[in-house]
Amino acid sequence: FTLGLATTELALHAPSQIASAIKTQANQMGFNVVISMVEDLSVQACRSAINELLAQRVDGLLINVSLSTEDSHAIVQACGEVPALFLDVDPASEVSSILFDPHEGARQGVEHVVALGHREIALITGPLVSISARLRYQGWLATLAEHQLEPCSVLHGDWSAVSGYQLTGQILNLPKHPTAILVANDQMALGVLRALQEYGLQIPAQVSVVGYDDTEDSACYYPPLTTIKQDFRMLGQESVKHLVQCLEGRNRPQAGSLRLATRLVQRHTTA
Ligand code: IPT
Repeated sequence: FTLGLATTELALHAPSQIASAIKTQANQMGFNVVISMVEDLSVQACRSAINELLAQRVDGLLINVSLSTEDSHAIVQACGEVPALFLDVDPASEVSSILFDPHEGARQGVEHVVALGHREIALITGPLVSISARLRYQGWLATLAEHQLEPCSVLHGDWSAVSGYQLTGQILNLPKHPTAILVANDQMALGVLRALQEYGLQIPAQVSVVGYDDTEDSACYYPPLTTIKQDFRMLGQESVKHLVQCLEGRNRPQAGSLRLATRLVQRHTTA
């Protein structure tokens, strides 16, 4: 079989590690992967990437592009007989998907800082065009509300380290500083750590930081980052195996999502 992967921006750490994991698993099973990168978040760009893959006669598709439920349905239609497995859609949507549970991941971050006694908690979300960014944000708010808490500030980034850096500058300009910052991905957290340290704040003594992803290098950030792990190796393995099972006719592409667990990895940015 030849598998097609339509992926969002590979300059981002998480999608590149997911693509790598998919490629490794497919190679081990003796399959080829053709990759098409979607350069902007429009559904048109995603569709043309998928058409490019279909034109190369891929047997099945993995789609790691953030899509609304409506758009994912339209793409399934456009794929016809070729099965498509989605990696970044709403878990409630009916298309076939493999997803880390965004509510669970968000909850783990909030529960961790609340258990450490934090009450002044700032949030840095991903870009709100992304369904995963929105669901993590909702999960944070819902779990904070269970503790009768509201975030002391909320800022919206774009997944990049530089956005984390700049937004932290804005947070530190506000009259009240947070004692903990929950960040929607490790890459933005990288910029957050730099901004806090440039400002002369001690991590974690004065401000705690929690990331999200646990990418390959997060243990080497300074200080080593406490984060919510999404096991991208496992995602690569499970998604390729699942798609191949569909292709071999052992499984019909099932509607609905296979949920992968996230877990807290505690390092040295929280206290
Ligand atoms: C998601 C990452 O958590 C985030 O860091 C960012 O890279 C984003 O991808 C890009 O789309 S993981 C995805 C499978 C929801």
